[in-house]
Amino acid sequence: MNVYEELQWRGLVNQITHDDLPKRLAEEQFTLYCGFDPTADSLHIGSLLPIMTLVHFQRAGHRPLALVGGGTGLIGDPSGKTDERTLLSREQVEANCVGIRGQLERFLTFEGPSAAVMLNNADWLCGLPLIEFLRDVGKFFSVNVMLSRESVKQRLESRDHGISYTEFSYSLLQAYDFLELCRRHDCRLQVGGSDQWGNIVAGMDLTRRLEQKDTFGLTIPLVTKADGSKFGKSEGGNIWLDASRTSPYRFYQFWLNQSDEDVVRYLKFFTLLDRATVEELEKQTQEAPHQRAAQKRLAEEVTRLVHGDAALTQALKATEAMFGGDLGGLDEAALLDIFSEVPSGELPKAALAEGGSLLEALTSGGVFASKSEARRMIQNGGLYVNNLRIEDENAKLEPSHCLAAGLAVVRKGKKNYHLLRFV
Ligand code: 383
Repeated sequence: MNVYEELQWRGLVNQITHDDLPKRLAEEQFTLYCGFDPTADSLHIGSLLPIMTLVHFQRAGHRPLALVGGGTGLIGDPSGKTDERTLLSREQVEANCVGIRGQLERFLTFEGPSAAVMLNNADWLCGLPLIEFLRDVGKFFSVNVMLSRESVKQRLESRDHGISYTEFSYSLLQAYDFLELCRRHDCRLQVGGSDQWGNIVAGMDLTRRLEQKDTFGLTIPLVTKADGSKFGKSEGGNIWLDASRTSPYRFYQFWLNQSDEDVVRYLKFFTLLDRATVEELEKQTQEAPHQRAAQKRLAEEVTRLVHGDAALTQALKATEAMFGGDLGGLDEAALLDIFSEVPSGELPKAALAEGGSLLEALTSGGVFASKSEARRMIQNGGLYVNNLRIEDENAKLEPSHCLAAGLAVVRKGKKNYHLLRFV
């Protein structure tokens, strides 16, 4: 499969600007780019699709440029946004660039014949002289055409959500980037989400006029969910690529929880698994959906890709812990993360050494309303401390009940967790 067939099979193509792009891609090595604005210090999974697209191009021998919008991030793209954005400070944008750059670097290879290049458009946008820019670039933009673009149209129709001149100018800057990358790197193709179509076409137009060169555009579809809800959000908000914003465990859980209706599409979108493997997982989803083989594989592959092997191992351990597995290897952060929504109580550290009754400790720690309730739970074989069953009603509270993190995880029955903190 050449890269275009691969992208098409994966459902990664929304629109192309030229019908002969697939043929050209099969014949020539292309330098292509995709831009990411530093609106936060981390990307979220919305950016994963364009990143995977760059990865596929690189694996097929083309040369990807990953552009961080240190200049455009100071302005703010109105595409797909119903409200004017608050400007970020220069310091904020710079700090965000550092974070995003580090994340992008993890996905691409910077060596060999299709070595990727990381760029920042602040390098050429921030020093542009205004008068020259308006004369040499602005003259090629028709306000009439700009007003008809989807991103601007929406905002013109609504009185309360107008658009400033600042954001209105955004597409000139992105267009200028394409021109600059064509000049500097012979870049001939820009990829982006379907929201980027207008900006991409604007850049092609400018490059044709100023360099007399033909360039191409390819857009990627928006990720949808079968149930109509928005992809990429959980109750806690965005799913981020930064492990300190969304822990690898939560990241893993997010993918594990995808529906049977969505999972095969997502395997094609977000993993590098080949066709035979994806088709096998599709078959398993149809024949034995309760096993959730496709979801498990999806969660495993994407977590490994984004966070690496060690983090995946931790996430798998944490998942097992939730289902009664060993808690010993988990540190405090992991335990608090896994059991963050679980009720908790406190006990004095000294109680561990005193050798008092476990029943009493659990009751004063708020796990049980009464000792008789606790006793019944033990008699029914349903009480676990750190996932080990307590068989003896007269068991004592022991130092070994406290995990390294100063916590004990108490479970009543199958899934009813309670956290005890020794303070
Ligand atoms: C900036 C300068 C360029 C080319 C592109 C840009 C960024 C672009 C933009 N992109 C979005 C972003 O940064 O705003 N103007 O949040 C998102 N992208 C990608 C993809 C997507 C788009 O980073 O559809 C989702 O992730 O294109 O919304 O010279």
